[in-house]
Amino acid sequence: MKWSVTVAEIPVAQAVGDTLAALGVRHFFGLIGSGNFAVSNALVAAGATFYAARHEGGAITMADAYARVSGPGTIGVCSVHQGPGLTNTITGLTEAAKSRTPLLVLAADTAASALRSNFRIDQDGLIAAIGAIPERLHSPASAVADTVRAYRRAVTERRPVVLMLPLDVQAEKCPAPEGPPPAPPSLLPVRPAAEAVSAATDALARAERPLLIAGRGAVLADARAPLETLAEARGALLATSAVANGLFAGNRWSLGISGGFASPIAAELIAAADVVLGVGAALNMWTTRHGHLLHPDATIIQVDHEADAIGAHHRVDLAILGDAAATAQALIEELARRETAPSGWRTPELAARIQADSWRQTPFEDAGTADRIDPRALSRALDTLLPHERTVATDSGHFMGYPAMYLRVPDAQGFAFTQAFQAVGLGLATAIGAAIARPDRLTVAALGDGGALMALPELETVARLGLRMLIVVYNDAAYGAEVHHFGPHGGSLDLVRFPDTDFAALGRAVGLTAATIRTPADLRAVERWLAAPGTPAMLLDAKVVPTIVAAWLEEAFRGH
Ligand SMILES: Cc1ncc(C[n+]2csc(CCOP(=O)(O)OP(=O)(O)O)c2C)c(N)n1
Ligand SMILES: [Mg+2]
Repeated sequence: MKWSVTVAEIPVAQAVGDTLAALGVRHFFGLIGSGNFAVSNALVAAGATFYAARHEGGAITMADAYARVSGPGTIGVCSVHQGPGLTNTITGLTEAAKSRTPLLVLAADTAASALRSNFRIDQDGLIAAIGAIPERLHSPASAVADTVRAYRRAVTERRPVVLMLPLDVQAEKCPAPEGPPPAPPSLLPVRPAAEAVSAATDALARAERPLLIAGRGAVLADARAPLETLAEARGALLATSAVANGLFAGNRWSLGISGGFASPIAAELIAAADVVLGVGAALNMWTTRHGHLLHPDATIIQVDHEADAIGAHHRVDLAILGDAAATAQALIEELARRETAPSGWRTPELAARIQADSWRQTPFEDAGTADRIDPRALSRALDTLLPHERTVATDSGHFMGYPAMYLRVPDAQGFAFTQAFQAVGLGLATAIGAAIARPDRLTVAALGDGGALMALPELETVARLGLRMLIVVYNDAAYGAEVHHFGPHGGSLDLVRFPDTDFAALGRAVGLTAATIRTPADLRAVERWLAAPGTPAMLLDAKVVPTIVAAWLEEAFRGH
Protein backbone atom coordinates (compact mmCIF):
# COMPACT_ATOMS: atom_id res chain seq x y z
CA MET A 1 0.00 0.00 0.00
CA LYS A 2 1.18 3.51 -0.79
CA TRP A 3 0.94 6.69 1.22
CA SER A 4 1.24 8.79 -1.92
CA VAL A 5 -1.71 10.95 -1.03
CA THR A 6 0.36 12.74 1.61
CA VAL A 7 4.01 11.77 0.90
CA ALA A 8 5.59 13.22 -2.26
CA GLU A 9 7.85 10.81 -4.10
CA ILE A 10 10.86 11.65 -6.24
CA PRO A 11 13.29 9.51 -8.27
CA VAL A 12 16.08 8.05 -6.16
CA ALA A 13 18.72 9.69 -8.39
CA GLN A 14 17.16 13.07 -7.68
CA ALA A 15 17.18 12.42 -3.95
CA VAL A 16 20.91 11.66 -4.16
CA GLY A 17 21.62 14.79 -6.22
CA ASP A 18 19.50 17.04 -4.00
CA THR A 19 21.14 15.65 -0.87
CA LEU A 20 24.67 16.20 -2.16
CA ALA A 21 23.88 19.74 -3.28
CA ALA A 22 22.35 20.45 0.13
CA LEU A 23 25.54 19.12 1.77
CA GLY A 24 27.53 21.72 -0.19
CA VAL A 25 28.75 19.99 -3.38
CA ARG A 26 29.29 22.78 -5.95
CA HIS A 27 31.68 21.24 -8.49
CA PHE A 28 32.07 17.67 -9.67
CA PHE A 29 34.00 15.76 -12.28
CA GLY A 30 33.26 12.64 -14.25
CA LEU A 31 32.40 10.87 -17.44
CA ILE A 32 28.79 10.11 -18.24
CA GLY A 33 27.31 6.74 -19.15
CA SER A 34 23.80 5.40 -18.84
CA GLY A 35 24.33 4.36 -15.21
CA ASN A 36 25.31 7.79 -13.86
CA PHE A 37 23.37 9.96 -16.32
CA ALA A 38 20.38 10.55 -14.06
CA VAL A 39 22.28 11.19 -10.85
CA SER A 40 24.72 13.58 -12.53
CA ASN A 41 21.89 15.53 -14.14
CA ALA A 42 20.11 15.66 -10.79
CA LEU A 43 23.19 17.14 -9.14
CA VAL A 44 23.49 19.73 -11.94
CA ALA A 45 19.78 20.54 -11.62
CA ALA A 46 20.37 21.07 -7.90
CA GLY A 47 23.00 23.73 -8.69
CA ALA A 48 26.38 22.01 -9.08
CA THR A 49 28.70 22.45 -12.08
CA PHE A 50 29.87 19.33 -13.91
CA TYR A 51 33.30 19.07 -15.57
CA ALA A 52 33.52 16.32 -18.16
CA ALA A 53 36.84 14.51 -18.41
CA ARG A 54 37.71 12.37 -21.44
CA HIS A 55 38.83 9.38 -19.38
CA GLU A 56 37.77 8.38 -15.87
CA GLY A 57 41.46 8.14 -15.01
CA GLY A 58 41.54 11.90 -15.50
CA ALA A 59 38.22 12.63 -13.81
CA ILE A 60 39.20 10.99 -10.53
CA THR A 61 42.49 12.86 -10.21
CA MET A 62 40.81 16.14 -11.14
CA ALA A 63 38.43 15.60 -8.20
CA ASP A 64 41.37 14.67 -5.94
CA ALA A 65 43.38 17.77 -6.86
CA TYR A 66 40.28 19.96 -6.64
CA ALA A 67 39.85 18.85 -3.01
CA ARG A 68 43.53 19.34 -2.17
CA VAL A 69 43.82 22.77 -3.69
CA SER A 70 40.48 24.00 -2.32
CA GLY A 71 41.84 23.20 1.12
CA PRO A 72 40.35 21.77 4.31
CA GLY A 73 36.56 21.47 4.31
CA THR A 74 36.01 20.81 0.62
CA ILE A 75 35.61 17.31 -0.73
CA GLY A 76 36.16 16.21 -4.32
CA VAL A 77 33.29 14.51 -6.13
CA CYS A 78 33.52 12.28 -9.20
CA SER A 79 30.72 10.53 -11.10
CA VAL A 80 31.28 7.37 -13.18
CA HIS A 81 29.52 4.59 -15.04
CA GLN A 82 29.42 1.09 -13.54
CA GLY A 83 32.05 -1.59 -14.31
CA PRO A 84 34.67 -0.13 -16.69
CA GLY A 85 33.79 3.41 -15.65
CA LEU A 86 34.87 2.50 -12.13
CA THR A 87 37.84 0.33 -13.06
CA ASN A 88 39.23 3.22 -15.12
CA THR A 89 39.48 5.30 -11.92
CA ILE A 90 41.54 2.81 -9.96
CA THR A 91 45.05 4.28 -10.26
CA GLY A 92 43.97 7.81 -9.38
CA LEU A 93 41.65 6.50 -6.68
CA THR A 94 44.54 4.60 -5.09
CA GLU A 95 46.57 7.82 -5.11
CA ALA A 96 43.69 9.59 -3.32
CA ALA A 97 43.37 6.75 -0.79
CA LYS A 98 47.09 6.84 0.02
CA SER A 99 46.97 10.63 0.28
CA ARG A 100 43.87 10.57 2.48
CA THR A 101 41.95 12.91 0.21
CA PRO A 102 38.30 13.39 1.21
CA LEU A 103 36.62 12.29 -1.99
CA LEU A 104 33.21 10.93 -2.95
CA VAL A 105 32.83 8.81 -6.06
CA LEU A 106 29.31 8.29 -7.35
CA ALA A 107 29.59 4.93 -9.11
CA ALA A 108 26.68 3.27 -10.81
CA ASP A 109 26.46 -0.48 -10.14
CA THR A 110 24.65 -3.37 -11.77
CA ALA A 111 21.33 -4.45 -10.28
CA ALA A 112 21.69 -7.15 -7.61
CA SER A 113 19.84 -9.59 -9.85
CA ALA A 114 21.88 -8.84 -13.04
CA LEU A 115 24.31 -11.69 -12.44
CA ARG A 116 25.31 -11.97 -16.10
CA SER A 117 25.57 -8.29 -16.96
CA ASN A 118 28.67 -7.45 -19.01
CA PHE A 119 29.31 -4.63 -16.55
CA ARG A 120 29.21 -6.80 -13.44
CA ILE A 121 32.25 -7.05 -11.16
CA ASP A 122 32.65 -7.09 -7.41
CA GLN A 123 32.85 -3.29 -7.11
CA ASP A 124 32.93 -3.37 -3.31
CA GLY A 125 35.83 -5.83 -3.25
CA LEU A 126 37.77 -3.80 -5.80
CA ILE A 127 37.38 -0.59 -3.84
CA ALA A 128 38.26 -2.15 -0.50
CA ALA A 129 41.41 -3.65 -2.04
CA ILE A 130 42.89 -0.25 -2.83
CA GLY A 131 42.19 1.32 0.55
CA ALA A 132 39.07 3.31 -0.34
CA ILE A 133 35.70 2.81 1.36
CA PRO A 134 32.84 1.05 -0.44
CA GLU A 135 29.41 2.41 0.46
CA ARG A 136 26.05 1.65 -1.15
CA LEU A 137 22.52 2.86 -1.79
CA HIS A 138 20.78 -0.04 -0.09
CA SER A 139 17.17 0.79 -0.90
CA PRO A 140 14.97 3.67 -2.02
CA ALA A 141 13.87 4.23 1.57
CA SER A 142 17.46 4.59 2.80
CA ALA A 143 18.80 6.53 -0.23
CA VAL A 144 19.13 9.87 1.54
CA ALA A 145 20.64 8.34 4.69
CA ASP A 146 23.04 6.25 2.55
CA THR A 147 24.19 9.38 0.69
CA VAL A 148 24.67 11.37 3.89
CA ARG A 149 26.64 8.53 5.46
CA ALA A 150 28.96 8.22 2.44
CA TYR A 151 29.59 11.97 2.37
CA ARG A 152 30.16 12.09 6.09
CA ARG A 153 32.67 9.24 6.04
CA ALA A 154 34.68 10.94 3.29
CA VAL A 155 34.85 14.13 5.38
CA THR A 156 35.46 12.72 8.84
CA GLU A 157 37.69 9.79 7.88
CA ARG A 158 39.53 11.85 5.21
CA ARG A 159 39.32 9.03 2.70
CA PRO A 160 37.84 8.40 -0.70
CA VAL A 161 34.41 6.79 -0.42
CA VAL A 162 32.73 5.12 -3.39
CA LEU A 163 28.95 5.25 -3.19
CA MET A 164 27.58 2.39 -5.30
CA LEU A 165 24.31 3.28 -7.03
CA PRO A 166 22.67 0.02 -8.16
CA LEU A 167 20.54 0.50 -11.26
CA ASP A 168 17.52 -1.27 -9.74
CA VAL A 169 17.55 1.03 -6.70
CA GLN A 170 18.09 4.08 -8.91
CA ALA A 171 15.02 3.09 -10.97
CA GLU A 172 12.74 3.39 -7.94
CA LYS A 173 11.15 6.36 -6.29
CA CYS A 174 11.64 7.40 -2.70
CA PRO A 175 9.97 9.82 -0.33
CA ALA A 176 11.11 13.40 -0.93
CA PRO A 177 13.34 14.44 1.96
CA GLU A 178 11.70 16.72 4.49
CA GLY A 179 14.11 19.58 5.01
CA PRO A 180 17.86 19.60 4.52
CA PRO A 181 19.99 16.58 5.42
CA PRO A 182 21.83 16.68 8.75
CA ALA A 183 25.27 18.25 8.31
CA PRO A 184 28.24 16.10 9.39
CA PRO A 185 29.12 16.90 13.00
CA SER A 186 31.97 19.38 13.27
CA LEU A 187 34.68 17.55 15.15
CA LEU A 188 37.16 19.55 17.19
CA PRO A 189 40.83 18.65 16.62
CA VAL A 190 42.35 16.14 19.04
CA ARG A 191 44.44 17.82 21.78
CA PRO A 192 47.57 15.89 22.79
CA ALA A 193 48.09 14.39 26.23
CA ALA A 194 49.69 16.74 28.78
CA GLU A 195 52.52 14.27 29.53
CA ALA A 196 53.49 14.07 25.87
CA VAL A 197 53.48 17.86 25.56
CA SER A 198 55.63 18.16 28.66
CA ALA A 199 58.20 15.62 27.45
CA ALA A 200 58.40 17.25 24.02
CA THR A 201 58.78 20.67 25.61
CA ASP A 202 61.70 19.32 27.69
CA ALA A 203 63.45 18.23 24.51
CA LEU A 204 62.64 21.40 22.60
CA ALA A 205 63.75 23.60 25.49
CA ARG A 206 67.17 21.88 25.50
CA ALA A 207 67.63 22.17 21.73
CA GLU A 208 70.38 24.39 20.39
CA ARG A 209 69.39 23.90 16.75
CA PRO A 210 65.70 22.93 16.63
CA LEU A 211 64.08 22.13 13.31
CA LEU A 212 60.42 21.68 12.45
CA ILE A 213 59.44 19.52 9.45
CA ALA A 214 55.77 19.82 8.49
CA GLY A 215 53.89 17.44 6.19
CA ARG A 216 50.47 17.05 4.68
CA GLY A 217 48.92 16.52 8.12
CA ALA A 218 49.98 20.06 8.99
CA VAL A 219 48.47 21.39 5.76
CA LEU A 220 45.18 19.58 6.38
CA ALA A 221 45.07 20.89 9.95
CA ASP A 222 45.65 24.46 8.70
CA ALA A 223 48.59 24.61 11.09
CA ARG A 224 50.81 27.21 9.42
CA ALA A 225 50.24 30.04 11.91
CA PRO A 226 50.71 28.04 15.15
CA LEU A 227 53.71 26.21 13.69
CA GLU A 228 55.39 29.48 12.74
CA THR A 229 54.71 30.87 16.22
CA LEU A 230 56.09 27.71 17.80
CA ALA A 231 59.23 27.84 15.65
CA GLU A 232 59.71 31.50 16.52
CA ALA A 233 59.33 30.82 20.23
CA ARG A 234 62.22 28.34 20.10
CA GLY A 235 64.24 29.92 17.30
CA ALA A 236 63.68 26.87 15.13
CA LEU A 237 64.14 26.57 11.37
CA LEU A 238 61.28 25.33 9.21
CA ALA A 239 61.04 22.79 6.41
CA THR A 240 58.34 20.71 4.75
CA SER A 241 57.96 17.34 3.11
CA ALA A 242 57.61 17.59 -0.69
CA VAL A 243 53.83 17.30 -0.64
CA ALA A 244 53.55 20.19 1.86
CA ASN A 245 55.84 22.45 -0.21
CA GLY A 246 54.83 26.10 0.15
CA LEU A 247 53.44 25.84 3.67
CA PHE A 248 56.02 28.31 4.99
CA ALA A 249 56.44 30.32 1.79
CA GLY A 250 57.76 33.79 2.54
CA ASN A 251 59.07 32.91 6.02
CA ARG A 252 62.76 33.88 6.09
CA TRP A 253 63.57 30.88 8.29
CA SER A 254 62.04 28.41 5.88
CA LEU A 255 64.45 26.00 4.20
CA GLY A 256 61.85 24.77 1.72
CA ILE A 257 61.60 21.05 1.02
CA SER A 258 63.40 18.49 3.18
CA GLY A 259 64.61 15.39 1.32
CA GLY A 260 65.92 14.76 -2.16
CA PHE A 261 64.75 18.14 -3.43
CA ALA A 262 66.46 20.03 -0.57
CA SER A 263 68.92 22.71 -1.66
CA PRO A 264 72.54 22.27 -0.49
CA ILE A 265 72.10 24.85 2.31
CA ALA A 266 68.81 23.28 3.38
CA ALA A 267 70.39 19.82 3.51
CA GLU A 268 73.32 21.15 5.52
CA LEU A 269 71.09 22.86 8.10
CA ILE A 270 68.62 19.96 8.35
CA ALA A 271 71.54 17.63 9.09
CA ALA A 272 72.79 20.07 11.74
CA ALA A 273 69.55 20.07 13.75
CA ASP A 274 69.81 18.49 17.20
CA VAL A 275 66.05 18.27 17.79
CA VAL A 276 63.66 17.58 14.91
CA LEU A 277 59.94 18.01 15.37
CA GLY A 278 58.05 16.22 12.58
CA VAL A 279 54.46 17.45 12.40
CA GLY A 280 51.94 15.58 10.29
CA ALA A 281 54.86 14.27 8.26
CA ALA A 282 55.58 10.58 7.73
CA LEU A 283 59.36 11.21 7.84
CA ASN A 284 59.67 8.65 5.05
CA MET A 285 62.67 7.89 2.85
CA TRP A 286 61.89 10.80 0.53
CA THR A 287 61.77 13.42 3.30
CA THR A 288 64.82 12.04 5.14
CA ARG A 289 66.90 10.77 2.17
CA HIS A 290 66.55 7.21 3.40
CA GLY A 291 67.19 8.38 6.96
CA HIS A 292 70.59 9.84 6.08
CA LEU A 293 69.54 13.48 6.10
CA LEU A 294 68.78 13.78 9.81
CA HIS A 295 71.69 13.69 12.26
CA PRO A 296 72.07 10.23 13.87
CA ASP A 297 72.18 11.82 17.33
CA ALA A 298 69.24 14.18 16.78
CA THR A 299 66.22 13.77 19.03
CA ILE A 300 63.24 13.01 16.81
CA ILE A 301 59.77 14.03 17.98
CA GLN A 302 56.85 12.99 15.78
CA VAL A 303 53.37 14.50 15.97
CA ASP A 304 50.52 12.73 14.21
CA HIS A 305 46.82 12.29 14.82
CA GLU A 306 47.09 8.60 13.95
CA ALA A 307 49.09 6.19 16.09
CA ASP A 308 49.86 4.03 13.06
CA ALA A 309 51.88 6.83 11.43
CA ILE A 310 54.24 7.28 14.36
CA GLY A 311 57.58 5.59 13.84
CA ALA A 312 56.33 3.97 10.65
CA HIS A 313 59.36 5.10 8.65
CA HIS A 314 61.95 6.64 10.94
CA ARG A 315 63.28 6.20 14.45
CA VAL A 316 61.23 8.29 16.87
CA ASP A 317 62.33 9.28 20.36
CA LEU A 318 59.15 11.02 21.46
CA ALA A 319 55.64 10.54 20.11
CA ILE A 320 52.75 12.95 20.37
CA LEU A 321 49.32 11.79 19.32
CA GLY A 322 47.30 14.83 18.34
CA ASP A 323 46.19 17.25 15.69
CA ALA A 324 49.04 19.27 14.13
CA ALA A 325 47.60 22.70 14.94
CA ALA A 326 46.30 21.76 18.40
CA THR A 327 49.67 20.23 19.30
CA ALA A 328 51.58 23.27 18.10
CA GLN A 329 49.31 25.43 20.25
CA ALA A 330 49.83 23.21 23.30
CA LEU A 331 53.62 23.36 22.85
CA ILE A 332 53.52 27.15 22.47
CA GLU A 333 51.58 27.42 25.72
CA GLU A 334 53.90 25.08 27.60
CA LEU A 335 57.04 26.89 26.37
CA ALA A 336 55.49 30.21 27.41
CA ARG A 337 54.52 28.83 30.82
CA ARG A 338 58.13 27.80 31.35
CA GLU A 339 59.37 31.13 29.95
CA THR A 340 61.74 29.30 27.61
CA ALA A 341 63.94 31.62 25.55
CA PRO A 342 64.61 31.05 21.84
CA SER A 343 67.71 29.07 20.87
CA GLY A 344 70.52 31.10 19.36
CA TRP A 345 70.24 29.48 15.92
CA ARG A 346 68.39 32.29 14.18
CA THR A 347 71.13 34.82 13.50
CA PRO A 348 71.06 37.51 10.79
CA GLU A 349 74.04 35.78 9.13
CA LEU A 350 72.11 32.53 8.92
CA ALA A 351 69.06 34.28 7.47
CA ALA A 352 71.29 35.84 4.82
CA ARG A 353 72.81 32.45 3.95
CA ILE A 354 69.37 30.85 3.66
CA GLN A 355 68.20 33.59 1.30
CA ALA A 356 71.41 33.57 -0.75
CA ASP A 357 71.77 29.82 -1.21
CA SER A 358 68.37 28.61 -2.40
CA TRP A 359 68.12 26.49 -5.54
CA ARG A 360 67.52 29.57 -7.64
CA GLN A 361 70.87 31.02 -6.56
CA THR A 362 72.83 27.74 -6.68
CA PRO A 363 75.00 27.77 -9.82
CA PHE A 364 75.04 24.89 -12.29
CA GLU A 365 76.86 24.30 -15.52
CA ASP A 366 74.31 25.00 -18.23
CA ALA A 367 74.32 21.97 -20.52
CA GLY A 368 72.04 23.58 -23.10
CA THR A 369 72.90 23.36 -26.81
CA ALA A 370 71.53 25.04 -29.92
CA ASP A 371 68.59 22.62 -29.99
CA ARG A 372 68.25 21.33 -26.42
CA ILE A 373 67.46 23.35 -23.30
CA ASP A 374 68.88 22.51 -19.87
CA PRO A 375 65.85 21.54 -17.70
CA ARG A 376 67.24 23.57 -14.79
CA ALA A 377 67.67 26.67 -16.96
CA LEU A 378 64.14 26.15 -18.30
CA SER A 379 62.67 25.86 -14.80
CA ARG A 380 64.58 28.82 -13.43
CA ALA A 381 63.60 31.03 -16.37
CA LEU A 382 59.94 30.08 -15.97
CA ASP A 383 60.08 30.94 -12.27
CA THR A 384 61.19 34.45 -13.22
CA LEU A 385 58.72 34.83 -16.10
CA LEU A 386 55.51 33.54 -14.55
CA PRO A 387 53.30 35.44 -12.11
CA HIS A 388 53.88 34.57 -8.46
CA GLU A 389 50.18 33.74 -7.98
CA ARG A 390 50.44 30.26 -9.40
CA THR A 391 49.64 26.62 -8.72
CA VAL A 392 52.34 24.14 -9.70
CA ALA A 393 51.14 20.61 -10.47
CA THR A 394 53.70 17.96 -11.33
CA ASP A 395 53.63 14.50 -12.80
CA SER A 396 56.06 11.72 -11.79
CA GLY A 397 59.37 10.99 -13.49
CA HIS A 398 62.99 12.04 -13.57
CA PHE A 399 62.11 15.64 -14.49
CA MET A 400 59.87 16.16 -11.47
CA GLY A 401 62.51 17.57 -9.16
CA TYR A 402 63.08 20.62 -11.37
CA PRO A 403 59.69 22.27 -10.95
CA ALA A 404 59.70 21.40 -7.22
CA MET A 405 63.13 22.97 -6.79
CA TYR A 406 62.96 26.01 -9.04
CA LEU A 407 59.32 27.08 -9.28
CA ARG A 408 58.32 28.99 -6.16
CA VAL A 409 54.74 28.67 -4.95
CA PRO A 410 52.75 31.18 -2.88
CA ASP A 411 51.43 28.71 -0.29
CA ALA A 412 50.76 25.01 0.32
CA GLN A 413 47.66 25.07 -1.90
CA GLY A 414 49.91 26.39 -4.64
CA PHE A 415 51.62 23.01 -4.98
CA ALA A 416 49.63 19.99 -6.14
CA PHE A 417 51.72 16.88 -5.81
CA THR A 418 49.87 13.61 -6.46
CA GLN A 419 52.79 11.28 -5.76
CA ALA A 420 51.67 8.98 -2.94
CA PHE A 421 51.24 6.06 -5.38
CA GLN A 422 54.23 7.13 -7.50
CA ALA A 423 52.11 6.75 -10.62
CA VAL A 424 53.19 8.38 -13.86
CA GLY A 425 50.36 10.07 -15.76
CA LEU A 426 48.38 11.92 -13.07
CA GLY A 427 50.00 15.32 -13.56
CA LEU A 428 47.76 16.85 -16.22
CA ALA A 429 44.53 15.87 -14.45
CA THR A 430 46.01 17.19 -11.20
CA ALA A 431 46.57 20.51 -12.92
CA ILE A 432 43.01 20.58 -14.29
CA GLY A 433 41.43 19.97 -10.88
CA ALA A 434 43.74 22.60 -9.39
CA ALA A 435 42.87 25.14 -12.09
CA ILE A 436 39.16 24.69 -11.41
CA ALA A 437 39.71 25.11 -7.66
CA ARG A 438 41.81 28.26 -8.12
CA PRO A 439 40.89 30.00 -11.39
CA ASP A 440 42.45 33.19 -10.02
CA ARG A 441 45.91 31.60 -10.24
CA LEU A 442 47.92 30.51 -13.25
CA THR A 443 48.20 26.73 -13.13
CA VAL A 444 51.49 25.26 -14.31
CA ALA A 445 51.33 21.59 -15.33
CA ALA A 446 54.87 20.17 -15.30
CA LEU A 447 54.93 16.86 -17.15
CA GLY A 448 57.38 14.40 -18.66
CA ASP A 449 56.78 13.29 -22.24
CA GLY A 450 55.80 9.82 -20.95
CA GLY A 451 53.29 11.19 -18.45
CA ALA A 452 51.91 13.67 -20.99
CA LEU A 453 51.22 10.89 -23.49
CA MET A 454 49.45 8.83 -20.80
CA ALA A 455 47.17 11.80 -20.09
CA LEU A 456 46.71 12.90 -23.70
CA PRO A 457 42.88 12.82 -23.79
CA GLU A 458 42.75 15.52 -21.14
CA LEU A 459 44.55 18.03 -23.36
CA GLU A 460 41.17 18.38 -25.02
CA THR A 461 39.64 19.01 -21.59
CA VAL A 462 42.08 21.86 -20.90
CA ALA A 463 41.15 23.52 -24.20
CA ARG A 464 37.40 22.87 -23.95
CA LEU A 465 37.16 24.24 -20.41
CA GLY A 466 39.20 27.33 -21.34
CA LEU A 467 41.50 26.91 -18.34
CA ARG A 468 44.28 29.36 -17.52
CA MET A 469 47.15 26.94 -17.74
CA LEU A 470 50.72 26.58 -18.91
CA ILE A 471 51.59 22.97 -19.71
CA VAL A 472 55.33 22.35 -19.74
CA VAL A 473 56.46 19.05 -21.21
CA TYR A 474 60.02 18.21 -20.19
CA ASN A 475 60.54 16.20 -23.34
CA ASP A 476 63.56 13.89 -23.38
CA ALA A 477 61.83 11.44 -25.74
CA ALA A 478 62.26 8.72 -23.14
CA TYR A 479 61.19 7.27 -19.85
CA GLY A 480 64.13 9.18 -18.44
CA ALA A 481 63.80 7.76 -14.94
CA GLU A 482 64.31 4.28 -16.39
CA VAL A 483 67.11 5.39 -18.72
CA HIS A 484 69.04 6.81 -15.76
CA HIS A 485 68.16 3.84 -13.57
CA PHE A 486 69.38 1.15 -15.93
CA GLY A 487 71.77 2.99 -18.26
CA PRO A 488 74.68 2.99 -15.80
CA HIS A 489 74.44 -0.82 -15.53
CA GLY A 490 74.87 -1.22 -19.26
CA GLY A 491 71.35 -2.49 -19.88
CA SER A 492 69.72 -2.06 -23.28
CA LEU A 493 67.62 1.09 -23.30
CA ASP A 494 65.69 0.33 -26.49
CA LEU A 495 62.47 -0.31 -24.58
CA VAL A 496 62.49 3.04 -22.77
CA ARG A 497 63.48 5.41 -25.58
CA PHE A 498 61.10 6.73 -28.22
CA PRO A 499 61.08 8.78 -31.38
CA ASP A 500 60.56 12.46 -30.54
CA THR A 501 56.92 13.53 -30.20
CA ASP A 502 55.78 16.90 -31.54
CA PHE A 503 53.70 17.99 -28.54
CA ALA A 504 53.19 21.48 -29.92
CA ALA A 505 51.34 19.97 -32.89
CA LEU A 506 49.25 17.80 -30.56
CA GLY A 507 48.40 20.87 -28.49
CA ARG A 508 47.40 22.94 -31.52
CA ALA A 509 45.23 20.10 -32.77
CA VAL A 510 42.92 20.49 -29.76
CA GLY A 511 43.00 24.29 -29.86
CA LEU A 512 45.80 25.15 -27.44
CA THR A 513 48.45 27.80 -27.96
CA ALA A 514 51.77 25.99 -28.35
CA ALA A 515 55.49 26.52 -28.77
CA THR A 516 58.56 24.35 -29.11
CA ILE A 517 61.32 25.37 -26.72
CA ARG A 518 64.91 24.59 -27.62
CA THR A 519 66.73 27.58 -26.13
CA PRO A 520 65.96 30.14 -23.39
CA ALA A 521 65.28 32.68 -26.15
CA ASP A 522 62.31 30.58 -27.31
CA LEU A 523 60.61 31.43 -24.01
CA ARG A 524 59.69 34.81 -25.50
CA ALA A 525 56.63 32.96 -26.77
CA VAL A 526 55.57 32.59 -23.13
CA GLU A 527 56.00 36.31 -22.53
CA ARG A 528 53.78 37.04 -25.54
CA TRP A 529 51.19 34.59 -24.26
CA LEU A 530 51.20 36.10 -20.77
CA ALA A 531 50.70 39.54 -22.33
CA ALA A 532 47.59 38.37 -24.19
CA PRO A 533 45.06 37.29 -21.57
CA GLY A 534 42.08 35.39 -22.88
CA THR A 535 44.13 33.31 -25.32
CA PRO A 536 43.82 29.54 -24.90
CA ALA A 537 46.04 27.67 -22.47
CA MET A 538 49.61 27.22 -23.67
CA LEU A 539 51.62 24.06 -24.16
CA LEU A 540 55.42 24.13 -24.25
CA ASP A 541 57.20 21.23 -25.88
CA ALA A 542 60.55 21.71 -24.17
CA LYS A 543 63.20 19.62 -25.85
CA VAL A 544 65.42 19.09 -22.81
CA VAL A 545 69.00 17.85 -22.62
CA PRO A 546 68.46 14.14 -21.96
CA THR A 547 71.83 13.38 -20.37
CA ILE A 548 71.66 15.42 -17.15
CA VAL A 549 70.85 13.16 -14.20
CA ALA A 550 69.16 14.79 -11.20
CA ALA A 551 71.08 14.20 -7.97
CA TRP A 552 67.88 13.30 -6.07
CA LEU A 553 67.18 10.45 -8.48
CA GLU A 554 70.70 9.07 -8.35
CA GLU A 555 70.44 9.11 -4.59
CA ALA A 556 67.05 7.36 -4.65
CA PHE A 557 68.50 4.61 -6.88
CA ARG A 558 71.46 4.15 -4.56
CA GLY A 559 69.18 4.09 -1.51
CA HIS A 560 71.20 6.74 0.30
C1 LIG B 1 51.71 4.21 -14.04
C2 LIG B 1 53.18 4.01 -13.98
N1 LIG B 1 53.77 3.29 -14.94
C3 LIG B 1 55.12 3.13 -14.93
C4 LIG B 1 55.88 3.67 -13.94
C5 LIG B 1 57.39 3.51 -13.93
N2 LIG B 1 58.00 4.79 -14.31
C6 LIG B 1 58.50 5.63 -13.38
S1 LIG B 1 59.15 7.02 -14.05
C7 LIG B 1 58.76 6.51 -15.60
C8 LIG B 1 59.14 7.34 -16.80
C9 LIG B 1 58.32 8.57 -16.96
O1 LIG B 1 58.71 9.19 -18.18
P1 LIG B 1 58.45 10.71 -18.42
O2 LIG B 1 57.08 11.07 -18.05
O3 LIG B 1 58.86 11.04 -19.80
O4 LIG B 1 59.42 11.44 -17.37
P2 LIG B 1 61.04 11.36 -17.35
O5 LIG B 1 61.40 10.30 -16.37
O6 LIG B 1 61.51 11.06 -18.73
O7 LIG B 1 61.49 12.71 -16.89
C10 LIG B 1 58.14 5.26 -15.59
C11 LIG B 1 57.67 4.56 -16.79
C12 LIG B 1 55.20 4.39 -12.91
N3 LIG B 1 55.83 4.94 -11.88
N4 LIG B 1 53.85 4.56 -12.99
MG1 LIG C 1 60.71 11.62 -20.51
